[in-house]
Amino acid sequence: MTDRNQQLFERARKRIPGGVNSPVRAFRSVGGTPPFIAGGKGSRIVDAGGKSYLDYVGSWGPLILGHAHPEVVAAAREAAARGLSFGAPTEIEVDMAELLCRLLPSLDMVRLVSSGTEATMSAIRLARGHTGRDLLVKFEGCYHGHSDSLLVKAGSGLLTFGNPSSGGVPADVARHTLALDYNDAEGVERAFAQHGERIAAVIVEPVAGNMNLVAPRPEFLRGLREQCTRHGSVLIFDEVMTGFRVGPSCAQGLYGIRPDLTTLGKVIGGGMPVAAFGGRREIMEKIAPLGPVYQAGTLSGNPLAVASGLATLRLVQAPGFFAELERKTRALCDDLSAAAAKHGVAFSAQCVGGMFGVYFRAAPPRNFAEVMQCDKDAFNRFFHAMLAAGHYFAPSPFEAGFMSAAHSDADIAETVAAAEAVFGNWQA
Ligand code: KE4
Repeated sequence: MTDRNQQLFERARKRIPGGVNSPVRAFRSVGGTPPFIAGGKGSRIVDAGGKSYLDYVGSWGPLILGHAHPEVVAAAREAAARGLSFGAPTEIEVDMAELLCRLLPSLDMVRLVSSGTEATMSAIRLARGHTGRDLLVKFEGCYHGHSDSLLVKAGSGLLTFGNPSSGGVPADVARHTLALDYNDAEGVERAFAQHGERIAAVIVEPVAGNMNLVAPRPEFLRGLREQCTRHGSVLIFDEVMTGFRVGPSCAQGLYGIRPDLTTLGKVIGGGMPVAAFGGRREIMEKIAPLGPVYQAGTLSGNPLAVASGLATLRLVQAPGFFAELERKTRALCDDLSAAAAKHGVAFSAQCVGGMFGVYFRAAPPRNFAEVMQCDKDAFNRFFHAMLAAGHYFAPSPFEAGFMSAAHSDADIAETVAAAEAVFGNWQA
């Protein structure tokens, strides 16, 4: 008899492509049937069959407080009772804009949108409009949402222009994107030497989280800032994932780099659809209705979603919040690594703030090529064994994991014990 998740997956696949509304949820990379989630509370989620999991995905980052935090739910409930959307300015959007600009000194102004894709797409159009240039630089393995200019992989040679990495992206669009190697400061220097005056913007995940977690080399981010300043290009920090995840002033505060534009999402919505782009006033004032760069959105700044985001952002500003979050994330990484080492399994793990990576490779990868050396079959085996034991990791070896404030030390010990049992049977 097929279980409830399989029944739902069969129904879903009849009417939704792949049975999901976002591809990674389909478990194509790890195989098997994805649990259909019926609800969540704190560090745990429960599937349609009633099975409970400790959740290390947290909706891909937003649920930094854990699921159904009472203050966040209350804020959303109160906002909903006043009406769901007006398509007109509301006070709460001003509160959010003022808070973001206070928390991030690089933000003079900010525009709220409904997804990370919208935020990065708008920031790129703005950078092109501001500079009058077309060329965009991104990095292999970084993901910034699914707008055409960003679905581009490296061309044949490192300095040739991009090829589409998705169907439906015209070659004419892809050729304006140059995909370089993450953490390769010399490669960035060569690209600017060759194309600098044509580069409108560089967009980068200041901590990469979409090829699994890859930490930046200090000289890499510094080099981007120097090159963009020297050539008049716009440096865009895509902090949709790292924003208020790696620290109270995001990755830009952690590494002391001031981008020209920043994109945000995930945590700033607390699980509801809120994202944003913002930065230097002279650039932001080029956005409609002030300037010539058009950008718009029916539900941008939606008061119900913003209420959830504001409640979340206020709670993560509590003294010591990020120190405690990082302590737990580091404990998980260290204890998983110790369990693997005890049983001779080639494994490593690392964290930056409340995001982490686990790798079936002796040491954490430092770029896309090293990520591709990780043992994907070993990851899939680990993933399914942990899922069966009630521990929900990201269903792909190319995704980061996320800790929440709701995870207790006992939760983490439970996960580590389950992993120890998996590694203990590894050779079997
Ligand atoms: P959305 O359009 O999915 O809200 O945001 C796109 C995006 C932009 N920038 C960064 C750095 C991101 O990580 C993302 C989205 N992250 C993925 C997780 N790898 C979302 C999960 C999904 O695609 O379903």
